[in-house]
Amino acid sequence: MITLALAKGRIQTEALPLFAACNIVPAEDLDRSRKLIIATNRSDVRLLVVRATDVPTYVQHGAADLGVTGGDTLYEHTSGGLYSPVDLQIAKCRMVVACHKDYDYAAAAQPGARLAVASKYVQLARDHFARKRMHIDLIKLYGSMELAPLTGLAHAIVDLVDTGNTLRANNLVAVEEIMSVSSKLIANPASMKLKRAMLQPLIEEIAAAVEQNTARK
Ligand code: PRT
Ligand code: MG
Repeated sequence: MITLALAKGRIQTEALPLFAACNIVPAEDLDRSRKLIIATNRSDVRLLVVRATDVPTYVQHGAADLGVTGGDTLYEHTSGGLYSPVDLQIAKCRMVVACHKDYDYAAAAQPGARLAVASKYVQLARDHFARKRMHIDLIKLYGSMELAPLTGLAHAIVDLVDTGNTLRANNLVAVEEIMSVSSKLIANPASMKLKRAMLQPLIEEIAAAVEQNTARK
């Protein structure tokens, strides 16, 4: 049996067509079912429905053999123990530094300067500002980061942007791009050894489906 961890939301929406191209189709509608373990049309593949940020944890510990997770989430998962065999090229977005549009970030962001930064992505924010030789007071948030610069909680945020509509609606601007983000297929290293005969063909099929998908775009 191959167990694949998937998060509801935008990753699932974009990942399911890729799996369908590999003849893996959930036996139930994931948006309707309350089940957390979902069978598929293939008796040797099942899905786990987990929170996006928990996908790497399930795969690291071998509770799932495979998973789909955002590059952002993978970066924050610092305990290692994961293979990332395929970049799925889905749920694409950018990780940026954003501030209120009236804030003079260029003047503030000098080597040696100190800045209050709010983010869900503490590892990424730390690494980014360390590269800029800046000191930051890091404030960990779990959502609605756009609120932080508007309320004086922080000078800047580190967050994901897709269309930029959320930033614009809140009078914020992206002042620095940290990295582009897409979702990855991740794998448990022990599963890769023990279940290689099952996993390797599936991983190759998924990689081929990604290539077809990106060629069509
Ligand atoms: O939402 P929840 O707390 O349940 O979990 P989650 O936020 O981890 O899940 P989800 O589904 O929101 O995001 C899962 C993954 O999707 C992320 O880890 C990213 O890899 C990827 N992704 C792609 C995004 C976006 N695009 C994105 N736009 N994740 C979040 N956003 C946010 C963005 O920060 C902004 O607040 O969506 C909002 C709208 O973006 P704009 O720029 O289009 O307005
Ligand atoms: Mg979200």
